[in-house]
Amino acid sequence: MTTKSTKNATPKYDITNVPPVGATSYDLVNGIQRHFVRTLGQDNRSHSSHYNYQALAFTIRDRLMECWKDSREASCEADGRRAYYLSLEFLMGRAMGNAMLNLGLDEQAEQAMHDLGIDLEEMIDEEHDAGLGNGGLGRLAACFVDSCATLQLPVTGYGIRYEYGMFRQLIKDGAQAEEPDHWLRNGNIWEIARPEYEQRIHFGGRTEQYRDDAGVLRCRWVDANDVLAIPYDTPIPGYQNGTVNTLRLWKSAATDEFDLGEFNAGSYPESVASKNEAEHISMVLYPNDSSENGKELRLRQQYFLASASIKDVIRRWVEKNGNDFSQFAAKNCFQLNDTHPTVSVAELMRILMDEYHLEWDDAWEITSKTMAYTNHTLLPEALERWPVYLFGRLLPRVLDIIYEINARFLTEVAKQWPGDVERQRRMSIIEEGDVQQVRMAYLAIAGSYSVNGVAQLHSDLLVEGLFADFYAMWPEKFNNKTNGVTQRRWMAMCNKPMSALINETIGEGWVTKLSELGQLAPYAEKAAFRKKWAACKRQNKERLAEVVEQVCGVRFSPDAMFDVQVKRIHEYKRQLLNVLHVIHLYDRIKRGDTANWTNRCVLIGGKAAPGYYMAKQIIKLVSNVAEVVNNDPEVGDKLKVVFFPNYRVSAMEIIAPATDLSEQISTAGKEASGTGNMKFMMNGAMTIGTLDGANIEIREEVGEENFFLFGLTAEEVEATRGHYDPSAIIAADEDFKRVMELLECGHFSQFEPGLFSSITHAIRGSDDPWLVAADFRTYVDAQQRAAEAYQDQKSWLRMSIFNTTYSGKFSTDRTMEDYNRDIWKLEPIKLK
Ligand code: 26Q
Repeated sequence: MTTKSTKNATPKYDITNVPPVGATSYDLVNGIQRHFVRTLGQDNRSHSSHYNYQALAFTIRDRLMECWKDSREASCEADGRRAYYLSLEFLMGRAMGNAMLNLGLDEQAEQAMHDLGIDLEEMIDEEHDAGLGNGGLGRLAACFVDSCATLQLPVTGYGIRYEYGMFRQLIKDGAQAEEPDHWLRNGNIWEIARPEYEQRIHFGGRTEQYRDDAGVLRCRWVDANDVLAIPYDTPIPGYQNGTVNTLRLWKSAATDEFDLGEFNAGSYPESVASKNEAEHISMVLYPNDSSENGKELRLRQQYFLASASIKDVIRRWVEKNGNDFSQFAAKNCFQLNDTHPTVSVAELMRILMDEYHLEWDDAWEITSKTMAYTNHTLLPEALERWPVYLFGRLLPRVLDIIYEINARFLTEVAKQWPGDVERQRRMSIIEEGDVQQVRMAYLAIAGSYSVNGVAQLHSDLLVEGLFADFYAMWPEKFNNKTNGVTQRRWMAMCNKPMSALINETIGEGWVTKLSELGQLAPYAEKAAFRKKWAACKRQNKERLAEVVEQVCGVRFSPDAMFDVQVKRIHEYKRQLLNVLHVIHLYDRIKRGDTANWTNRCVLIGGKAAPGYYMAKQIIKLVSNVAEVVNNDPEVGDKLKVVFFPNYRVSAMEIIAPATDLSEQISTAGKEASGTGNMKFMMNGAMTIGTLDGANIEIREEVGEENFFLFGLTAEEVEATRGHYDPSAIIAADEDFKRVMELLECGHFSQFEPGLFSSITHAIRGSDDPWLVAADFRTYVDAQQRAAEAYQDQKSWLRMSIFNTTYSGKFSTDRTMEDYNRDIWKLEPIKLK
């Protein structure tokens, strides 16, 4: 460590007298010019978008820094209870537009850039997305920290500073190819390294017992290979409230004494090269959004995050409280974003016992009152499990502790259900079998005082199914926290036309109190308001159409209905069902069945895990269908289809405001919540969806007359298993039969017959877990209702307005208030 902490030193200069930075457009112009010349070392010949962006970003950052310092001081002074959001993913997207909005600098920045003759939109586009997440779970973490800052809750996000984020998706000949996302290449203005807070993380080695000075028998972890964790802090501004919270991301680095053995043997280059292993830990985000079992590097990442973050919290604790941990649980809470950081449970136990010499019972009392776990999946195959041998090799001391947690836990089970050996086997944190496995979800439940699902249906199904045994044991731990999204990014920032219209109609309160959108209800009945609403939607559709033309070479007419499905590609999300409908529309056009036709532009986007064969096949199918449909002159404007490449946060910022129809069509009981559904709703899209995840709550809020419902319920899905006969369903449905014939005769794979046979076989399989065929008919009918509804623009606009009007529940401000009321119990920290 090179930078020594100076917390007790007398300040050499007084930072309270640093002159404040102004907030006028004139101040911004000055800042930009100063950074351009002095920070970036540029001159008049070197004006490029890149440097202009950087100069503006530094100027905005200056304005964050002061509030950040004040927030840290206020939080330190308050010395109240705090929460830490532990997540392997934070899908932040771009920072600049959000910072400008939350600092209240939007108009001044626009004026400043105008004065400088620079296009602000172009500058904003220069910023690379921080894509440190796969999808829903990672973006949820980003929305959570935004809302916590706005609510002034003392919550710190802890994650990993991946050198490479989510891969960039290229579409070559209709198929996905992956390219590494070196998002830090041009530097990252939004992070500040804090090497003074580095931590040492142990891997490998072995455990041994020893007697301490008092003669007490203790355990320690010896001969470990240490890795350094270096924190990089990103400011998280609240909405115009002076609060700036912190997202702390860890980068791994080798220690200086790394592989001294080899070094002493004289092989200096080899020794330095072997630093790689340490530096690899934070190199790349795993691009799977359902668990990938058994990858050692992934387990290293998980422990690296858990250990560094807990040590960081304990460092601050000990600085203030010494070795007295009696109030630790009263003052600290870790929220585990799925099981990914769950090794934290054992790591906190280890630190309390091995490093601070607490007894087991005291350490357990603290740990199990400090941890809280959020589950994000209903798919049993996605529950995380790790081979015991891997754990033992990488984290021997941690495995010992997990065994002990399990032994004591199973004793409790045996007490409550004497003689029920089968129950003990089912509930054991260690799964027996050829290869013993650690069941991370069970460890998380045993070690937490709160366990929550992310939508009401999901939480209900968890306690009825996957976690039923644990619910029987600890019903009081289980609760629901329905997800949300931040309306700052997902309306105020990305949909300026609609935001301006709402502001002039009901004021700006909705930006921090989304339920105020309810005041829009009477305006849905006013023709003048509807006309303005339509103009906003149109402007947004024109913007998306330009982007689609640019990246896909296909012209979307803003007069058509924009029908959108963007999310990770997964069989359970049923992009396939969407494609079947598209083929059906194409077939209707070819048959001339086009009376009262509604023109449609279908956009499908999303990344497939690189090793997920079926997901990649689905992308290829969408591309091939698009190719045929878009180039058939008989089809013309009636139907356009694109696969939108490299779907990401900044793409959604353009897509959501332009969408008319939001596709939320997962097999009921499989999508834990969904959050894209909420972004679309807020931006005035109608949903076509199943009774799954948060769709149910969306429909409850907006009313069934404003939602296109179809498909089996979760209960019906379960009841269908065992007697499902898709081929019979297809044979009995003329439309479906024709769609399958087009697929099976190679109409969309002219040069590669049989290309899509895995897909057609999956649809026809009686073991298709996603029941695509079962929902085809009701889906097509719901689509027809949507198409007809779109023709009555007056009524469609009313429904669109109602979707925004009744989206108040789906703000993460509400979600965070729920977490805080039931789980965290933090006092907001008011500033000034
Ligand atoms: C685990 C182990 C090894 C490698 C990867 C993983 C892994 C990574 C990411 C497993 C799962 C994920 C992501 C899951 C996810 O995004 N789930 C979604 O979470 C959203 C927020 O709660 C919900 O809205 C979605 O329904 C849910 O699918």
